[in-house]
Amino acid sequence: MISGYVRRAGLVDVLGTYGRTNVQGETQQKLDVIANETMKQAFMYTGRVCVMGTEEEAEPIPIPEQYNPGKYVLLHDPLDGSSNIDVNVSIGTIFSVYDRKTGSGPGTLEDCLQKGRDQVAAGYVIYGSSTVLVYTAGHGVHMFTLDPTIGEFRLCGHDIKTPAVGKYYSINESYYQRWSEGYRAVVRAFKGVEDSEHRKNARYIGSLVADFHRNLLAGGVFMYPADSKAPKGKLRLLYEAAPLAFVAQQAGGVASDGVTPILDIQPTELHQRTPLLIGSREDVAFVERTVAEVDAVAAT
Ligand code: P6P
Repeated sequence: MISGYVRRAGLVDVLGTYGRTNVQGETQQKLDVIANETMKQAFMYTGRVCVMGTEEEAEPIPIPEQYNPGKYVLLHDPLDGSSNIDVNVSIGTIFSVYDRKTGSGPGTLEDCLQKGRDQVAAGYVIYGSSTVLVYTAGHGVHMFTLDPTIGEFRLCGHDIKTPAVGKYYSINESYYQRWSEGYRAVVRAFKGVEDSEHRKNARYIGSLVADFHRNLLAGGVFMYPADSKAPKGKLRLLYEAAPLAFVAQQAGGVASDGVTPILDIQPTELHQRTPLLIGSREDVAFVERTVAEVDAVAAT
């Protein structure tokens, strides 16, 4: 349904802004709002979900008694990267699923604030050159492509594993002046400034799902560190970092905030931000090691 709107964005009146800002203070694109409403309608009446948390709304959305609240918690970013919609850059929906913690009835914020390691499923849909669903339920990562001729998702990747060392590094280099010395050293190494041992190709789309998906398949490391302007990073823990961290882990990759595994972070707020370092396990380890070493020296 969301793919249908995205693919017609230039033809129906869904481009441009909705004239409001969301809880993040970000200008809502019309497609953001449509995607959020689509996700809510799709899961409100299934009897499978007791509460939803969405990037687009400040508070959790409990499923009312009359709709038979179910045993799962659904957290989602209905359309991530939406600033790219009007310029036809790939965007995506990210989702994260937990078992409820409360007993019965409409779910609560407590049900939403669970560690990523307790997810029972997670994944994303990327609206790119094709519409691709990638998910894990804790038994490997599997990929499906929407076949528009039959309206079905068809398996195109079973038990995907991400390379231990990747081809790409992804970071917004316009923030160079805000980074710690450690991240500056990492990027210089990836550029091959001193030597070519860690040299990689730079790829940064500015759409998390697209950057993550490319690195998942080809290997690579995505970095959105904390910096002088974003001391907690920009990306959201519950419906961006944690679901992608679960997918990365199941594909043999890893994700941290630079120090702590993303999956071990105990959330305290629905929309809390986190620095994010995610992708090929040896690349992530190199970044963590280099940043720790260089920033320790810089601190003395
Ligand atoms: P920056 C898109 O707005 C988004 O939330 C992610 O999809 C993307 O990775 C990031 O922000 C890009 O942020 O600061 O590099 O423009």
